[in-house]
Amino acid sequence: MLAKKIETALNNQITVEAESSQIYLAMACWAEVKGLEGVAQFMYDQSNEEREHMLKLVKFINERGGHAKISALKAPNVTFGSFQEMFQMLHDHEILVSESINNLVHITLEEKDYATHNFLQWYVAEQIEEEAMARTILDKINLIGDDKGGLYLFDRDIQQLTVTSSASTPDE
Ligand code: OFO
Repeated sequence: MLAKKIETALNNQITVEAESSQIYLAMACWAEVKGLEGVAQFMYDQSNEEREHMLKLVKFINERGGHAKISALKAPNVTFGSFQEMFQMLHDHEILVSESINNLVHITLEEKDYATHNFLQWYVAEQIEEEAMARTILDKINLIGDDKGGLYLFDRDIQQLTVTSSASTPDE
């Protein structure tokens, strides 16, 4: 059985994951209309992953005797100054998500909820991977800057990253 405090904290995380999914969906759309198919596909995949993260939380809360609450979401940015800016936002957002997961883990220790603590370890590991990927991409795009040829090659390369990342995501 979930303590109220844990249930509320997990429900807040549902909102964080759902908003992440929307943010990345908006990024996918912007990349698509800008003609960067590889980036668009990468962001669609990221958006789907975030929805999976949200669903895992929904199922966990309901299975543990709580009630997963689906809330309204903040509207994401739909346009960006540049791809550099967009990937900087992605990177910064993942750092925020990691902080949010860390806070949740902290609450489970305070409340001595070891089952939820154990469940959250998957998210801790996932965030390490996502932060690393966001950093790798940001480093690359910062090197490219506004160079059109570089962006063209980057658009092709990022599809490889998509393959590696989805291959290493455990399916549950
Ligand atoms: Fe990338 O945020 Fe979910 O966990």
